[in-house]
Amino acid sequence: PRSLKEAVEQAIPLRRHELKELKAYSNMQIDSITVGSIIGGMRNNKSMLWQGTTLDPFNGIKFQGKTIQECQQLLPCSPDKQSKKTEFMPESMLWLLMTGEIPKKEEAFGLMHELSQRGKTLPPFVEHIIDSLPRTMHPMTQLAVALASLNSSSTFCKNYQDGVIGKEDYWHYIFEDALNLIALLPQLVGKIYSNVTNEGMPLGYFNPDRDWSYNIASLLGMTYRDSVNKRNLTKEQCDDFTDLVRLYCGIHVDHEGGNVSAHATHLVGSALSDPYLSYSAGVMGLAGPLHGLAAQEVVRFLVDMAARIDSPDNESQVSEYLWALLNSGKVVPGYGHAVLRKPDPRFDAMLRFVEARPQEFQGDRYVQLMRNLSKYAPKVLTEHGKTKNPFPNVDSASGVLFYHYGIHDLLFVTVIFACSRAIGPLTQLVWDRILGLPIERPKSVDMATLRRLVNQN
Ligand code: AMX
Repeated sequence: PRSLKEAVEQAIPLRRHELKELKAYSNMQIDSITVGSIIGGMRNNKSMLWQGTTLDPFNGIKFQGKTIQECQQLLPCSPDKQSKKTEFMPESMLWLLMTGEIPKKEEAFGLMHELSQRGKTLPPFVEHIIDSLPRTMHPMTQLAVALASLNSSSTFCKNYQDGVIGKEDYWHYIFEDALNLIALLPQLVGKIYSNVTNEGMPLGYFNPDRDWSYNIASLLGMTYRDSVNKRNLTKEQCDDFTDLVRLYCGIHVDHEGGNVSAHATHLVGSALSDPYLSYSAGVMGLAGPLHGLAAQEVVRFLVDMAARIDSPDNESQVSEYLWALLNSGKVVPGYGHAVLRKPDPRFDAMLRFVEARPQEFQGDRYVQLMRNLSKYAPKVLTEHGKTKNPFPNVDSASGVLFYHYGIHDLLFVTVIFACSRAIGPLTQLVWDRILGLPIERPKSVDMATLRRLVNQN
C-alpha cells in the first residue's frame, strides 16, 4: 500500500496547477469588506485559502466535501473494529484531509503503524520540561509549552538553518514535523495527565500495535488491558471510551480555516515557524473560553446546574438558571457560533453515540441535562435575543461524555480537543508550503482612516 507521503505526492501536481490557474485572476474582486467586518472580528471575510474542510451555516462541516455521516460510512475503522463497524480512526481522517481521497483499509492501517512508530517515545528533554512545570498549571498551557519545546527537534528548522533546502522542498520537512507532532500527542497528553492527576505515575502504557486513539485512551488510564483502569470500568465501557475518543478526535479535527486555533496555526506557520511552534500557537488559541475551553466550561456549568435543580426534566428551573446566568452578563457555554446557524452536526454525532448506548447513559443526570438543555436553551436564548445562533455547538456534549466515563479533571477536556485539532491545521500547514503561500500580512486601519473612508462614501 501507498504511504501517506506517497499519496500526498500524487496529489501535488493537480493542486499546484489549480493554484497557477487561479493566479491569473489575482486582481478579480470576489468579495467586499465592510466596516462591520473590520470592527466585528472579520466575520464572513473570504480571505484565506483552506482545503480540507468547508463550513456551511446551515449544513455544518464537510471534510473534503463529505458530511460526518458519509465519513462514518466510508472511512476505515481501527483493525480491532472490523467485525463491529463503529467509529472511524482519526488516522483515516488525516489521510482524507491530506490527500482528498478515502484511504484503502491497508493504507489507513499503514498510517496507524507509521504514527505509532513515530510516537513511541517522548524525547527525554520534553519529559523533563513537563516534569518541571507546576502541576497546578493549566494542562493546555503545559501542552503548549511542551509543543513549543519540541521545536528544537524540528527537521524543518534544522534544514532551513543549514540552508540546504529550496522553497519547493520545504513541505517535505514540514510534513515530517507535522506527522511527528501528531504521533507524539498521546504520549504528551498521557504525561501531562499523569502529572496532574496521579503524581506523575503512569496511568497506562503505549501499545505500538494499536491505533492513535487507543493510545490516548490508554495513557489516560482508560483501557481494559493496557491501563491502570482506576475506575474499574468494564471491558465494554473501556472499549466504548476508546470509541468515544475515536469519534471525538475524528470529527473535531478541523472547522474550516477562520476559527482561532486553525487561523493561529496558519498565521504563525506563514512566517515559516515550524509546525511545533505554529501548533503551539493554535493550542494557545484553543485555550480561550470562547473557543475550545468552552468544552470544559460546559461541564462545570452542567454540574453546577444539576446541583441546583430538582430534575433534568424541570424546564422552568433550567430556564430560571439560564436567565440568571444571562442576566449576570455571562454566556451560555456550548451555545452559539460565529458561522453556524443550525445545531452543530458534530453535536448530533455525539448525541447518536449516547443514543446507541441507552443502558449506559440512562442513569446519568448530567447527560440527561445536556440532552434536555438542547431543547430548553434555544427557547431562552431566542427570547434573550442577542445570539445569532441559539443552538448547541460542538462543545455542548463532548465534555460531559468524557466526564461520564471518569475524566473528572475538567481542565482536561480541552486537551483532548487539542489532540484532535492538530490534524486539520497541520494538514493545511503542509499544503501551505506545498503551494508556496506567502507570509500573511493583512492591512490594518486606524479609526481616523476608517472615519475618512466612511465620510467619502
Ligand atoms: N450566550 C449568551 N450570549 C451569547 C451567546 C451565548 N451562548 N452566544 C452569543 N451571544 C451574544 C454575544 O456575546 C454577542 O453579545 P454582545 O453583542 O453583547 O457582544 C451577541 O450574542 C452576538 O453574538 P453572535 O454574533 O451570535 O456570536 P459571535 O460570533 O460574536 O460569537 C461565540 C460566537 C461562539 C463566541 C458565542 O456564541 C459564544 O460566546 N458562545 C458561548 C461560548 C462557546 O460555546 N464557545 C464555543 C464555540 C465553539 C468552539 O469554538 N469550540
